[in-house]
Amino acid sequence: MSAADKVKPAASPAAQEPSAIAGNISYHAQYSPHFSPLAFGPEQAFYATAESVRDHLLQRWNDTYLHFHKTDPKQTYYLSMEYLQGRALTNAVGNLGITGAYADALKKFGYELEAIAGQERDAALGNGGLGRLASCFLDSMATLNLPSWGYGLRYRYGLFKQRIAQEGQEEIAEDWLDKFSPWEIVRHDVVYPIRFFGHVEISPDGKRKWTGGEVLSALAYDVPIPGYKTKNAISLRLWDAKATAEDFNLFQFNDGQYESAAQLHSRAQQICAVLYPGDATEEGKLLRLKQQYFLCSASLQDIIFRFKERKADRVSGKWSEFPSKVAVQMNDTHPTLAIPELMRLLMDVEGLGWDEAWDVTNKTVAYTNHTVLPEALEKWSQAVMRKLLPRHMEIIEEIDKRFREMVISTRKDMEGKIESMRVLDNNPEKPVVRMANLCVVAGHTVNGVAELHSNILKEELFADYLSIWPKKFQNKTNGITPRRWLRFCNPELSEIVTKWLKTDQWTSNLDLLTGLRKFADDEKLHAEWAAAKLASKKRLAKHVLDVTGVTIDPNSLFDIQIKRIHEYKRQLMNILGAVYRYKKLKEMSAADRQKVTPRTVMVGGKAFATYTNAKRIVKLVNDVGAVVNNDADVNKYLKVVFIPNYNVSVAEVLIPGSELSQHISTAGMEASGTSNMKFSLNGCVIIGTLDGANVEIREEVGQDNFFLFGAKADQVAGLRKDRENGLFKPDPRFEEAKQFIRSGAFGTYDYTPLLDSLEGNTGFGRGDYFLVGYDFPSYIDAQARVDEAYKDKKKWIKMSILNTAGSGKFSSDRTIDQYAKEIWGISACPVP
Ligand code: GPQ
Repeated sequence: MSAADKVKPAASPAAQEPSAIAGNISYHAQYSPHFSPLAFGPEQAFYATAESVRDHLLQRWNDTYLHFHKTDPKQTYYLSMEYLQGRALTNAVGNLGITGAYADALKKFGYELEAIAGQERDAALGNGGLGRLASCFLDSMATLNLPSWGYGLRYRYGLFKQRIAQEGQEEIAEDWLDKFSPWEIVRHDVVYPIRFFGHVEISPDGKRKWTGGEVLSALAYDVPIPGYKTKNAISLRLWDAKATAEDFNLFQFNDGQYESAAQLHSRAQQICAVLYPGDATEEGKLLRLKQQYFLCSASLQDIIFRFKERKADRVSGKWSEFPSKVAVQMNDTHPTLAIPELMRLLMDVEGLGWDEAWDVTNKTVAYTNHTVLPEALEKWSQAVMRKLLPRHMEIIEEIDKRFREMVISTRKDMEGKIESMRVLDNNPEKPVVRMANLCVVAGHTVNGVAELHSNILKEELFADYLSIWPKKFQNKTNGITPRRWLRFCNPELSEIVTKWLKTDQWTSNLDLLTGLRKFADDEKLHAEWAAAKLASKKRLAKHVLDVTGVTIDPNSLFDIQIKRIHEYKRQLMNILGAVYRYKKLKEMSAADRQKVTPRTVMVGGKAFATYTNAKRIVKLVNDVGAVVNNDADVNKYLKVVFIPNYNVSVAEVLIPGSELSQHISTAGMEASGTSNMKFSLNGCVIIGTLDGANVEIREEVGQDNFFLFGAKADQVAGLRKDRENGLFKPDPRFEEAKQFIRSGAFGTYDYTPLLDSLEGNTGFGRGDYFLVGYDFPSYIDAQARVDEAYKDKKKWIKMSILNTAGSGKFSSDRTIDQYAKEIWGISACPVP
């Protein structure tokens, strides 16, 4: 059936009434045709609906751009190699306040909005927490009317899709652009040249110029980001790489040399082909560095263009004004090249001297650190950097030299520390540039992402710099957007919250949730709360059945751990706990089993393709599930399910249906965690260590409403030493669980290397670096306390309510407000 058969098409952009909206959807189905005219199934309906919603977004985007242009406020640019946007339709209509109208309009075609929204593919231009944080931040920036934009890369293939096969995880290329994205707008007039390789020429007057090499073009795609209940819409500007017609060698092509004729075109395609290309090879490393430079150079050229565009007299100079109009935030070290690139543009293109350019750069850029894991602190080979970016390498060498001179001349006492603080590590075997050090030396502010993490930065990782620049270091505890992560993903609970608070203002003022505390014992609220939870659990159970074929019982305790698979996050401890539980259930009498709290343990997450132990953990969860779930003696009391292909839209189903969630990293290793905040907000109780933002969540929700266990961050180093020195005596339960797996209870796959990683420094043992052995007994004890607490329904629901009530602090609106005031110096600029 064609769209026109049902509703007369009408080109009424930004229509508000259901019938006009239906006309506009029909219009898009026919006049922005991406499909043949007679088809109007759910997929076609999604694209036409999205394009109709895009009309609203574009109008706001244009108004906002014009308003910022006229007002000329200081603007923040968030540079990030990752954004995990997920789906956009529900969020867009929700933020614009037109959900009901679109739902009614779609009914005219016989469709439910929810089903149509389910057609959308996740935009997964990120790996995990860091990318999703960037997306939450954009939502808050727009909502708070802040003049701010995000910059990123338009990866052709985002984060891989995960399929679980007999051998474990398989990676499949992701397909968000296989058809097209209805949310992006190509800007054919926003194009910048990006050079790679080449050399530096010095003119007679000493001026330096980078020239030669190969030059590609960066082309802008804008994804409009609407704020909640505001006219403002900001931009996520994604860069794609292009070569031009001039780069196409027609002569070679006609000569049959097809590949060399289009060489530059294929190099351009490689740049934005995939998120995080494997970097085990030299080619992979070079490509990753190219991506980083591509983002930084295109974004800075665009920022400078806009700085000039907003006032005519800036075309020639006024650079001291730049930091009062521009703030650049580097999301971890991935966009560090923004520093030498801004220096280069200011000196070589705009003609500033070093000191002036340095002053402008320093006052403009700031750096957020998201990890203290040594292997994640980026270091680039000086040789690779010199080859790809010769001028930037010169600038980095000069920054390094000046930093050393500054320390030597002003801080005699620090001389012994200089080598480790320097930007360059000139170790003759492997000379590298230390990107984090460059960020600290060049940026005006460095922040961590939770109190504990920021303290570790000050006391350990960046301690030496602290005495030079005591005011440079700050904390900005992460946050999540309450729109996506409660209002839109959990409508049942949202309605209850609104009803009991007598306002829906909590959606943009999350602190109002504390108002629920006074009803924490109210039986009527308890009944409503439990019903909402059950509805979400049923939805979750349906998802599990659909994607795994496993039936789970909505009356069992839903226990979830979803995040990237990493040894420090200790999914292995979780599964060892489930194995131990299974073994005890097997040993029990049938009568005793009936007293056990039934549990469904769910684990989801992707393992990096070359991370062997992480992949073994995925396989183990699946193998344990296959045995436990088919064991008729116990499967009423325990199920273990691996949720495949964890992503943003799966999280939106899982989190509302969760009752217990696991945030069990080795203390000091998880910088913050942000899913912990999402769970707690949705009335889920956390079992966790004193790590990252867990510490602050526990403070906010109350220690009685959080299941704490495990070593504290300041014990970890000593415990590792003890383990090395053979002083650790493992708990028998830990030995029993490992032994059970070693015995082959879960199939024939060889888990020896994985389990050996938990042993001391003998033989194959890797010394249990993540202290699973040390924390295991207290983990099992905490799980026993969970079982007891869950038996008392009243007590559990109260804990659940108090978790939601205590989540106000973790709104990304609060986080972004702090960045705006304490780092960026920007203020709201609402479209009138
Ligand atoms: N994080 Cl450095 C990532 O997701 N990717 C990264 O490359 C780095 C950090 C996470 C970090 O592990 C979490 O603890 C944080 O909550 C998250 O960043 C956002 O800050």
